[in-house]
Amino acid sequence: MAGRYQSDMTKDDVTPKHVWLNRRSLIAGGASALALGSIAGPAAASLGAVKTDYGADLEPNSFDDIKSYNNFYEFGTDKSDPARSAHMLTTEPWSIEIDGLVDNPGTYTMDDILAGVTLEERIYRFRCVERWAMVVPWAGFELADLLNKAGVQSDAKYVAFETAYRPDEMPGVRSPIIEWPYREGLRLDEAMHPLTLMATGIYDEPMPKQNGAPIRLVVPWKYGYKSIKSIVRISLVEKQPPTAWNTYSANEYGFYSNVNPNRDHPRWSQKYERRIGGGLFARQTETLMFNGYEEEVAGLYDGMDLIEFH
Ligand SMILES: Nc1nc2c(c(=O)[nH]1)N[C@H]1C(S)=C(S)[C@@H](COP(=O)(O)O)O[C@H]1N2
Ligand SMILES: [Mo]
Repeated sequence: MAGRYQSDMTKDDVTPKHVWLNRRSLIAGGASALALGSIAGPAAASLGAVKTDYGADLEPNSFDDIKSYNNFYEFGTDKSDPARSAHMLTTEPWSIEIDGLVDNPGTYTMDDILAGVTLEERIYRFRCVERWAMVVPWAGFELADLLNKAGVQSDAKYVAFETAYRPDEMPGVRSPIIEWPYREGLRLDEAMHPLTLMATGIYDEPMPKQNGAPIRLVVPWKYGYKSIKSIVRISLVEKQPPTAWNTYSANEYGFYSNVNPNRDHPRWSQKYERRIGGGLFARQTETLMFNGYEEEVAGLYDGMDLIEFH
């Protein structure tokens, strides 16, 4: 991302809708392991995420697109590096340290995190600052549910997130591209917004490691780098926390990072985007304010100058 705009679009067209719908009804119908295996691979296990209306009008990218074209710099900077190397990441057991201004600080195992949680399918648009875009059928739950478990105290104003830092398992962290561990942050009202997701799966299967297993953030109205992967720490804090790309270059990557066609990256326009999976000559489409979620989230920024606070 640091100065590199990848244009090596190599994937075929997105999965035709009927194929995808068939697959979903097979899963819903409790298809035999054999039938499922022939479609999704023998290791696939359904998460049983509850369907929602979110993104019902969107055409998701194929699972193959979503797990083979990635940014996860801990495993290298090429789009194909994470798919090749992320298998090295140990994701079981996993826990998240929740600390700072909370009533119940401590180590939350995945069982703690998922206790009492109903996973939902949320089909969201996803837009990288580099100008490529996808549509992803996430499985997850609202970050607000987890924060409420931890008990947010009244002086907390921001939420800070950290990815695992494991030099033994992450070849990419040997290069000082950004300051490791990868860090991100949200204002508390952004974090509590119902669109803000903690995702544990895609296409109703457990999160592929290259996509941030076992648990990652998804903030659909912000550039993709806000959606931090493989989270091990969540801290409730009073001051705006430092974040990886903002620390790297504040003028290029703001703290807010709301998708905004009117605020160009200093080195490229943000007016257009290109959908992954559309082939080499995929048409560019216009970037949507807040990535198409303006109705839901514009109110969070009433009275704010979105160019200055980009
Ligand atoms: N820990 C970590 N999280 C990360 C990144 C990263 O390099 N490390 N890349 C970000 C960027 S730039 C994007 S566009 C998305 C990509 O998510 P995807 O590979 O699931 O499409 O992950 C974000 N989260
Ligand atoms: Mo990105």
